[in-house]
Amino acid sequence: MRNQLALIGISIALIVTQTSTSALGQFNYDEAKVPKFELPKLLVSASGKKIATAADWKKVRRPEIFKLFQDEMYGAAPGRPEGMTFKVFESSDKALGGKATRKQVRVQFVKDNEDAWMDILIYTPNKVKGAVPGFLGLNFNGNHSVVNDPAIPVTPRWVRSNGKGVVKNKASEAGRGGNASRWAIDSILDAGYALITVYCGDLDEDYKGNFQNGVQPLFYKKGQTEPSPSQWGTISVWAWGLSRTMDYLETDDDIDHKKIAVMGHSRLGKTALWAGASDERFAIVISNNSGCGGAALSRREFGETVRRINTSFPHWFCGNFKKYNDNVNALPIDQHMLVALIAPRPAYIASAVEDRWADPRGEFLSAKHAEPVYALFEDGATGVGAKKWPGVDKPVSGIMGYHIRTGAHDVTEYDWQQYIHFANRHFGR
Ligand code: GTR
Repeated sequence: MRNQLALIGISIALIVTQTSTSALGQFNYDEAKVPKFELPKLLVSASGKKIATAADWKKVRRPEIFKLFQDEMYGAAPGRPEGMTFKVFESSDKALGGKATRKQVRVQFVKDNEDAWMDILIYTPNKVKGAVPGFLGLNFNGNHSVVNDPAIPVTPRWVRSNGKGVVKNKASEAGRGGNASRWAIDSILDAGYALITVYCGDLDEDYKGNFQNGVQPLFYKKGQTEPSPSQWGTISVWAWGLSRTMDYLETDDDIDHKKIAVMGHSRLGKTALWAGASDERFAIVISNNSGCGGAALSRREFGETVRRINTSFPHWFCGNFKKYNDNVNALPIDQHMLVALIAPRPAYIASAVEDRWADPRGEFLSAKHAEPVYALFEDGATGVGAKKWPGVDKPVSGIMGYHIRTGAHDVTEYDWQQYIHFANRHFGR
């Protein structure tokens, strides 16, 4: 009897974890319940023309798809502001026990507004002479959280304290080095790369219902109080900040700006993908556990859905994206098309087994369905390097790369080992 009860308990628990109504709302973790869907066609233009060459992709189809992502999902961002300035406010060639040179750069976005800035933190390896390639990524909690280094000022901005209701907190000394496990700085420097990072909150603090913080107001027209339905949401603002960082890197002789891999985790992985799609100066694009609104196919509705993300984080995407909350199939795009916008540049997509919320299989499928675009650029292109979703801890790669790692939603040393290896291969190192 007791055994039977235990069995019933286990089966109920299984059902609950497959399809669940909880604080997160209704969501599906059962592959059998993924709806049947048809992806929008990558290689047929809006006017019905078949796209069969790289030239037609670049001239006709890519701009069409880019505009759809811009107007319907992430929102349009302005270009480089006039009068933007860069100032190295701190540097030392004796950082991290003499292993690295640290440089901190204040970017002031517009003239006469000293409150509108972001700080770039850069470490370059001392053992390498000349310009080095680099990994660039936004961080979640302030530059001081990335490395335990007392020379980095604690950000004066707000940071999210957790994802469970408490949405903001002032950063403090206690957070110094708090996210260091996500940045593998020793491996990055040892492999001869720079690590370049910016706090996403310098661009837009991550909480809903306030369109006055962040950089958007700098660009409002007279009388405007929030972005229009097709103008930038927070992810697009963050991606804009990555482009402004690239503007600086182009001026820094210590950095090989033609060899920058833009990388991001989770919401910042969504951001890295959109940055890579919007700005072709990024040579490699890496999405770590980016999930819904990142690499995962929206139409699978596995884990986090469009409705769910637009409800929890209405500020991340533009107003127009809300139109698809109850009708994801009406979206003229899906996320394989975002990966395709990165072609022919290498893209790497990583999942984690326990991170079902991000739909690992859907993340892999985006790369897979982007392959036909890569093939336009190179006959017999290797795509993601696997016919089927690979096993756990079995990285695959061609022009794109993918792995699903043991463990939870996070960035680990293992993930970085794959990114370094991938970058080495593509940068011919
Ligand atoms: C979750 C969100 C995901 C992901 C994640 C993160 O709450 O649902 O889309 O972005 O946050 O950024 O850590």
